[in-house]
Amino acid sequence: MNNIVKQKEPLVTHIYTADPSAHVFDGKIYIYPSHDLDQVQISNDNGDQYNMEDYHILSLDDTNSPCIDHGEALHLKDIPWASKQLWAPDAVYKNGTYYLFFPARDKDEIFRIGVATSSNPAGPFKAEENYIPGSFSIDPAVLMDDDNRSYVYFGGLWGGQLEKWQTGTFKADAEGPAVTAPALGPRVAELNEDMLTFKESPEEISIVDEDGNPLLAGDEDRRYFEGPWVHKYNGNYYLSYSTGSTHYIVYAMSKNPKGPYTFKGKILDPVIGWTTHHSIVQFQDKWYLFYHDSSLSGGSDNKRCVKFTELKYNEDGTIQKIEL
Ligand code: FUB
Repeated sequence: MNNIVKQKEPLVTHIYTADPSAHVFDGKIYIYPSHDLDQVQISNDNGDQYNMEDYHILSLDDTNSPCIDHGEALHLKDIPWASKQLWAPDAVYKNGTYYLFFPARDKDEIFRIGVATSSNPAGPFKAEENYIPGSFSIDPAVLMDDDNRSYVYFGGLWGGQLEKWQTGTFKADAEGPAVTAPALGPRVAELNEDMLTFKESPEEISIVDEDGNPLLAGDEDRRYFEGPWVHKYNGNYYLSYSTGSTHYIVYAMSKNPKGPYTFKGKILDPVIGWTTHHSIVQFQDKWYLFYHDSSLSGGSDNKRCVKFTELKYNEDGTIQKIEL
């Protein structure tokens, strides 16, 4: 891993940022990242080093403009149900309101997903009193489909606690599946019209190989780990995600927003730092991959920086692997 030769420039260098979810609102690119604290932390598999307390929203007028930091948009102290760890967020617009979806640990240290609202894409955002009923784990990503139906994709292994929800209720000591068993998939739930509640219980998404067989838990180069993102291009749904322990961004395709998704390949090789996390967005006539690495801090896992680069498709709709 960590075999990047050329580095793109960080979008901002005055704060550490990670987990960029990019969207075009009002003709500009808005980026909803995590805000990494400038703290020395020992890394562990529970993710305790990611101890974030607030969100700052960034924007670009266009891809050559300076990046604007709009300041603190939401702080942990103003989220009644949350106790710590504001991890990777995402945002969506509907009927005059911007909805910020974000994970945090509740007072029992269980990761849940909350919503906060604003009339401005840059915030400030006001959090709902409680997390979304029936929500769990981390890394919400919202797709607003062409038919105006909205879906939240979420879930992460290890510190993200997805293993603990295999029975539908939280089991603190649950282990992941055996390496020869199907891997755990991300979850998806359609949102109600209010954008604040799930219309249904979350469903597990199946990711299969070219023969239609589920990816196995031991297939760490391809199986789902965390950081889901779903976008649509030429009528196909693309589910992209991090493979976690092998540090790739990979993708799978489907004709249905809930899958099953067929694995296609890699988008991005490992970057500097343990985590890799991305989003994919169209701006004007080009597509972009927003991602992070730990280059700004010289490699500290918990002090990352957000970057972007162009993403291209092949004629058959597959995505060209990015060489940075
Ligand atoms: O930023 C904290 C966590 O690290 C995110 O939720 C994961 O996707 C990983 O990037």
